[in-house]
Amino acid sequence: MRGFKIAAGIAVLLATGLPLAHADTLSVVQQRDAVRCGVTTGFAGFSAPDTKGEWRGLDVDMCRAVAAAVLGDASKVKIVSLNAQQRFTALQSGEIDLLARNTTVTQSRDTALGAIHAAINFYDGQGFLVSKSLGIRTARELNGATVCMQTGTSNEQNMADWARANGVQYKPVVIEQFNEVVNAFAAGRCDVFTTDASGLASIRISKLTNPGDYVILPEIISKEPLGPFVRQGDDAWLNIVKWSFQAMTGAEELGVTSANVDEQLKSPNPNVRRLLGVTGSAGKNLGLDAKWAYHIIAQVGNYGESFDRNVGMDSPLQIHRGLNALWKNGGLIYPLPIS
Ligand SMILES: N[C@@H](CCC(=O)N[C@@H](CS)C(=O)NCC(=O)O)C(=O)O
Repeated sequence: MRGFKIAAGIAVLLATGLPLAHADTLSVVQQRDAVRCGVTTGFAGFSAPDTKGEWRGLDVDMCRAVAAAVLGDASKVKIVSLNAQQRFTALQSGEIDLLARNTTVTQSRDTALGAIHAAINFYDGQGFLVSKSLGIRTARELNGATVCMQTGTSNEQNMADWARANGVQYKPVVIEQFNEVVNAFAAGRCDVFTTDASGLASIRISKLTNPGDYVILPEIISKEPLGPFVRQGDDAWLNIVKWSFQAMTGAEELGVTSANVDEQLKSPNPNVRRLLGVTGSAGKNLGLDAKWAYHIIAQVGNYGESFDRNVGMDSPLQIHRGLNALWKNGGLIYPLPIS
């Protein structure tokens, strides 16, 4: 059997010129009966285990949505914890099918790493977290500061660019493991923690003993559009991840929720009927069951439900929808037509 698999793998390699990791991810996932999803090592709101050890978060919901769409069961997810440095290697090697790990979409990541983004599930920007005891009110006062950040993040280059542009001198402390960066900051080994503003809100609430002793400065120094990535060269899988996210935002726009989705199967609205697979061929076009989006909405919820529960007003993070509101409410979330 093993010999056969290796021979088959070499055949794929010879036929396509691509390593096995680039083969048909949908078939691999269906055979395994689970989606292998790369997330953080534990970052509340986006991907972290709850008190029962169940992984939760906005990004974990992305993993669960894909499992619901492909396998009809949102729980068929195998979580792979990755630090920032490890994430793209895990995707390239085929260790994971999907990277859903608060990852900023940049031109180089979308081209030179063999990866490609499937959606933007959170619009963010980089900020600064400081101890109130420093008495700093704006980032312009950071001259001479020691700045903690994590290896392999977009935050390193943004910090350098911003400091140069603003004539700010700083000493970087760059650490690979997330908990070690947090510990260094909590112990006062650096004055500032810089990362995505959502990350700072999460660290302040979930990692620091007295959140009230810390403040997030008003400046946002970059754009951090965060989203799931897949491997280049597998368009069918890219489409599945892309449209799983679109199903969640489309459901919010149409008022379809986990609570009313069964009722909505009877809706006369043609957009709802196509979304839920009552009419049309959206599922078939993706190589999936007609109920692909129904399963996502029933088991994971729409985008607004996921946002509120994980990072929004129903969560400890209390992040406002802001840029992540639907376009008709002044945000950037613009669901693509399912037609
Ligand atoms: N969005 C940025 C930063 C993402 C990032 O890795 N942030 C850190 C600091 S909050 C993190 O999530 N660490 C969690 C971990 O390594 O488990 C990027 O894509 O480079």
